[in-house]
Amino acid sequence: MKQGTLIRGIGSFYTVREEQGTEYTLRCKKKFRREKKTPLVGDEVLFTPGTGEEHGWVECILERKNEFIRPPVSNITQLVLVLAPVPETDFLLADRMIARAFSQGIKVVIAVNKADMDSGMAGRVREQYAAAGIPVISVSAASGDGLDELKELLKGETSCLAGQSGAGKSSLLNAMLGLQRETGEISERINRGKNTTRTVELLEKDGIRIMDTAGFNLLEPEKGLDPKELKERYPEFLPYEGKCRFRECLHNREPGCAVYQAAEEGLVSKERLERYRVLLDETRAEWENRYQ
Ligand SMILES: Nc1nc2c(ncn2[C@@H]2O[C@H](COP(=O)(O)OP(=O)(O)OP(=O)(O)O)[C@@H](O)[C@H]2O)c(=O)[nH]1
Ligand SMILES: [Mg+2]
Ligand SMILES: [Zn+2]
Repeated sequence: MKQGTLIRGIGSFYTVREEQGTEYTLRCKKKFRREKKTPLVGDEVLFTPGTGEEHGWVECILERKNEFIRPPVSNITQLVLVLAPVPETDFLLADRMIARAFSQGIKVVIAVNKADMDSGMAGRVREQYAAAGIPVISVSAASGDGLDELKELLKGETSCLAGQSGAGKSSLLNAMLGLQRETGEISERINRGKNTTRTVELLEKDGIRIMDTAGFNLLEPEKGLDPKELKERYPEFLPYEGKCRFRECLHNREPGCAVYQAAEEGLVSKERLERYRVLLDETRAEWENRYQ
């Protein structure tokens, strides 16, 4: 048996790459379906290669360091969230993704793309995320601005590009790595009602390992999350933990809340705190219905 990384899956066929770079087309044994295991791009797998024209088989998925359902990837070390002035950024969606990454110990970087259209956006986004320790960089796939800085952050990591459809994930890859991935006009996209990128792919070039994914505009509330644990996913709240009047403070308008105070003083972003409350309400509703 050989070992490799799953780099792409189309229909019931998977492409696995050995460390030396050889690629194999494989299918999955039926037992995976019985065990309700779906291979994800990023998986380390053991496989038997096919012979001649015959495809081979994925035999076993090695233990994952982490996994996402949306986008469906595994074993990443860094999430690169791509935001842009168009389509308009849904910051609640961004915060949901960030919270999920932090819950799995995955680093987050925000790339604010299309700086050629709005050079001030990155600065405004940075104000919201600086306290959380998230690097925010201004980039433009069109002009090339900021791409070297972004590449620097990608070195030594297995990154996953994520963000709304049309934000420019594939365009950034093309500009950074000299690829020719399909990109799509936003107006045509709305007409088609579809993503330009439809499948996840792990790309490796110039020592950079990065996944391109299909954008999405909705992320369902997380099931089975204890509302008390949501605040742990906000690094900027941590310095104030234990400083609120109530020991069990959820930083949700309780009297004497140190996080609220910090937001009033501009040490924590008010927008982030407001959206945290929205997510908290939602997490509570899910939690109360968890046995239904
Ligand atoms: N002005 C400008 N347009 C850009 C930039 N980057 C991407 N675009 C345009 O934005 C549109 C969407 O780009 P894509 O790269 O296809 O977006 P995507 O995030 O990969 O979208 P999905 O694959 O559907 O998730 C295309 O028309 C690009 O030409 C940029 O830096 N500036
Ligand atoms: Mg794309
Ligand atoms: Zn509090």
